[in-house]
Amino acid sequence: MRCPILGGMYRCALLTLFVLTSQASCRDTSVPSDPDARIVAPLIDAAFVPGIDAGPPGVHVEPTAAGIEYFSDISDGLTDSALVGALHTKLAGDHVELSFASLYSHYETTDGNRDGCNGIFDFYSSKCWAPEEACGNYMREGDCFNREHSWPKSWWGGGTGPDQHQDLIAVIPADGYVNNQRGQLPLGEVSGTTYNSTNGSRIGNCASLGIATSQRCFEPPNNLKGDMARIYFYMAVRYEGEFGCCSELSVEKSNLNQWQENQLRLWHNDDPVDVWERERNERVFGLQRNRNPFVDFPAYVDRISDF
Ligand SMILES: [Ca+2]
Repeated sequence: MRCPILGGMYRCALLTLFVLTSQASCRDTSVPSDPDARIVAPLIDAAFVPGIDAGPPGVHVEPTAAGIEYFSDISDGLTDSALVGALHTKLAGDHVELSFASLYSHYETTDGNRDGCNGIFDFYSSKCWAPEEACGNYMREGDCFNREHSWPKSWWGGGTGPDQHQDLIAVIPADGYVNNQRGQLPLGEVSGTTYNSTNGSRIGNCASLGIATSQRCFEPPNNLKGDMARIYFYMAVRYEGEFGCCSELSVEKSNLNQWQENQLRLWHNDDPVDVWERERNERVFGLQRNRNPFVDFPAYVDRISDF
């Protein structure tokens, strides 16, 4: 193994011990050491061609039977605050709170073997990770991956206790270096790119409508823009009324600011739900026992006029 340049022998020995421990727990999926680590079988047809994303804008894949069943008690006629309220109650009630420490091992289930990657899929780079490549120190892209709060935790005040800190729907595997480059930047189109990651994630001046171009934004690659948008819609509904702060460029507590919401609605339409996103939702459900409603039923987005 490679030890961090900045670390001494003591740190290296500790890291070696950690890696050996995590290898043992990650690779033996038949007998999970973590009681939460219930492995679900992939649903994707073996004939599915990796790399394919989705059809035309606005055309989402059909929900799974499990998705239909899960949301079957959400009335068809609900809209706006009534729909938000019903979804919030369901998502907050029906779930298993996982430990933050367990997320690394869960990523092998939720993000393993996705989209041509035989290891753990990375949202911020093209790297396909082995479980033992969890961060760790990083000096450049490709060094290690970590647990990225796609909705930055500083936006709810940084607390590590509440559910949102370890919510597997929104805390995603991502290259540690790119994650650090993003920091707490809002999601938006960019111009004047100052960083371009290996999967096409970009950092630069914000170019979305309604936000000053002097601000800096983080733009996911096209095939993940919708995924990120639906994660944000999920967060706004799941944690509706639960955040004590903050006022940010993107959000006011759990509410999306208008420019951010407008941008995410465009991405939601342009990058519709594909089989891989649906697959992740299904695998997360196997562990956390709740689901992203906007992956199962993308039309819910249009029935909520204000997130
Ligand atoms: Ca997508």
